[in-house]
Amino acid sequence: MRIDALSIFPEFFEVLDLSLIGKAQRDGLLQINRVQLRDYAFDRHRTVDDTPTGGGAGMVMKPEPWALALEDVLASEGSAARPTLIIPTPSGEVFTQAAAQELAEHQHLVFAPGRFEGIDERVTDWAAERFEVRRLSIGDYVLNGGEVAVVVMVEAITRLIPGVIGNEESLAEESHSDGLLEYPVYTKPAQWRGRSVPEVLLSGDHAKIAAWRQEQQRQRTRQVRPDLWDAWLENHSADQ
Ligand code: 6GU
Repeated sequence: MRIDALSIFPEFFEVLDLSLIGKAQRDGLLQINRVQLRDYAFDRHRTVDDTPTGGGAGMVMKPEPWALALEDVLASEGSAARPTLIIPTPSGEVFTQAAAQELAEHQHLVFAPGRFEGIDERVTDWAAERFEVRRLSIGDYVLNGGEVAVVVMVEAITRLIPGVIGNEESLAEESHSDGLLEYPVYTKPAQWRGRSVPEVLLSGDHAKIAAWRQEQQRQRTRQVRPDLWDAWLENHSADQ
């Protein structure tokens, strides 16, 4: 997979050189290009923002640097395929595990996070003629810019690429992969500061352990995420 991440603060993306995603890049499974948006602003101050038309607080990102930077990405695109352009924004659709799974199958993702009050809306319309555009939010809260959201999305997406994480079975068992939250986990010692590991986990009875874990997943999901619990019940009503 190829990823281009554009920003006036491309240093935010340096954390993607660490750990498993850094290794995936060194192994050739993944290529992440960081692009400095200011390299596409040509006035003396390399200006990327301007006042909002119609008035209001804050500043808006000018369209031209984005268009020039995105045209450069397209010019370096080998295949004739339309890359996917992800515009992180709190006014987008919510990014979920299902979205991560879908995006993990794409060949080329381009991330265009805005700062300030966002990017001139015409960039989205212009880009839609050249890219498959997705406006995505990572949750119902506001960040100072989309860069941290890019890091979140890139991590969630790229760990699903075969070979990126060593232990692929762990993908199937984790929270959100089956619509329920993860069960609680324990390790040794069996007794620790007066607290014991649940007896069933020491029983060696794999069927019993699986049933206990599934019940823990249900209880935890029902208590902390009633929204996910209702959706899970809906999806599993035919099984019961
Ligand atoms: Cl993608 N960007 C910003 N600025 N804030 C957010 C967000 C994105 N997702 C949630 N909050």
